[in-house]
Amino acid sequence: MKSWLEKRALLSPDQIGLYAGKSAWTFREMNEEATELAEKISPHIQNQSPVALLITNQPQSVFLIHALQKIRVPVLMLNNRLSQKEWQYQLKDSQAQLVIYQDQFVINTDRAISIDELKTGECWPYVPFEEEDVCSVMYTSGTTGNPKGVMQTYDNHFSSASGSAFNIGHRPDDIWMCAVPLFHISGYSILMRSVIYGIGVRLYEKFDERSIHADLVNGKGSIISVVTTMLERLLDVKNERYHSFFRCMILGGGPAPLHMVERCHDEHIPVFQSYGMTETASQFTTLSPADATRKTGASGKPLFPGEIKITDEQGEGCDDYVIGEILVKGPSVTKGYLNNPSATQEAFSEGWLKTGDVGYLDEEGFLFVADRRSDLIISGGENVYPAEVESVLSGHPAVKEAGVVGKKDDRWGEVPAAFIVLIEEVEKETLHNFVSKRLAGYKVPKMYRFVNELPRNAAGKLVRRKLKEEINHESV
Ligand code: S0N
Ligand code: AMP
Ligand code: MG
Ligand code: MG
Ligand code: MG
Repeated sequence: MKSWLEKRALLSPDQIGLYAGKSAWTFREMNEEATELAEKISPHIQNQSPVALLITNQPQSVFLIHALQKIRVPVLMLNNRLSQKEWQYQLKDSQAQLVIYQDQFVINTDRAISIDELKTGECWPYVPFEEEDVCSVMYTSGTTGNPKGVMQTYDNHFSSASGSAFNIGHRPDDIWMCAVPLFHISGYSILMRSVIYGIGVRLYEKFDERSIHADLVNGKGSIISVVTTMLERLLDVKNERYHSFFRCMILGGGPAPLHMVERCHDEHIPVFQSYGMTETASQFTTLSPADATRKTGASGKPLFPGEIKITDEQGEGCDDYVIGEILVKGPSVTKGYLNNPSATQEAFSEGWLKTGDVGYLDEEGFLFVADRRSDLIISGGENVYPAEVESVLSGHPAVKEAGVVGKKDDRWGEVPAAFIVLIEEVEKETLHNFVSKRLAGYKVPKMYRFVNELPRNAAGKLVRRKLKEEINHESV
């Protein structure tokens, strides 16, 4: 098969595929840009291991992503908010052969080349790709242990894009506004839908609620993907009705507070709540506005042909309304974690992916997410795993042990807060600097509290729930 962009350029060469600022590119022009980049990159390619991208939401990044599809190497999308240490881990674990980075970033490896250093190259050996090939890799952390690289195949992306279109409908004149990062599946999947459907993407380098509001009012886009923090910020500045061309707001990446969904309804914002994850190549269940009012709090039904089941601790299926673990199955679900067969094996049960999230189905098959996996904290759509932060904190010589939980926050939904048992006295600022050097900014606790001991159960396991209750009880 040809690369998807090439195929799209053949089908609809003159259709606009990308808008950014005042510029626009047709699919033919995009294909030319991507081909030129593929020629420049190919002399640096030695094997089929991933090429990492360290980029922002720029048109050039879109062309790079398509260029790598042409060369048929998987792309490792690095979250540009992470620390040097976190990037290094992903490069090593994925055995990435090359990092292509935007000039503003510094990454310490001899396998890196900046976009500007890519020189006129040669034709790359044309290798057609197969649907089951890995297209992209994105790392997610876990309860314990190290981050894992989620593999998304071409099939996964294709199925996800079709499932979405079967649900919200396909309109050839759609423009999908992309203010979510391209390095998350929320953003990357928009690029895949664009070439699969033949629709335009309007790309934003930064999430600036005022300019996005203006674009929504002026009919510059028909669909947008947002996380809760973004929607909250859009509502803060909303003073006019959105244009009638705007037909769908996909809200994902975490839970949606009820008051917000109600406000959207009052303001005629067509919000579609969804449940999805990196492992499902974006939204897996989606709730239409029509159902939203009668199914308050639901996250929708699985997109075609995905399936969900809820199981109890013994792995037996639960009845309607009974809370258990959420398992997902379907062609958009990952085939596993890169270079990590044991993690892959652990994550699946008879072809079903165990999400670790907890919820129930009602009699009509609507999913209600009750609780998130592994005490996961979601801050502005970015994941923070308590265990990861606790392990960094415990590495400080003055810290005996640490417990990290999510504290409610108006801006970010939740932020990490740390409870710490000390060996010797230490300034909070010292701890703050220590963590900041090792982890992304959004993972650094916004609050430190020194305590004599941490709550543990009979088995000696940290009971984060107690800390969470304590801190959120105080803040209301
Ligand atoms: C919310 C965003 C836009 C905030 O970023 P902003 O305003 O640009 O901040 P900066 O100017 O860069 O930084 C200012 C200060 O704020 C700190 N900061 C930035 N982000 C966060 C954060 N998330 N939490 C805490 N702090 C943050 C900076 O560190 C800086 O601090 P100082 O000044 O101290 O240096 C941005 O965070 C953002 O883009 N969030 C969204 C990320 C996202 O897309 N997540 C979704 C991931 N999940 C998935 O992709 C699966 C679900 C899915 O596919 C999906 C999700 C959403 C919508 C649709 C779908 C779908 O199914 O298609
Ligand atoms: P990620 O793979 O990093 O995008 O994170 C996906 C995780 O976000 C899921 O496993 C859930 O824990 C959480 N999540 C996504 N959608 C929802 C939702 N509608 N309600 C609650 N949690 C959600
Ligand atoms: Mg900002
Ligand atoms: Mg995430
Ligand atoms: Mg940092």
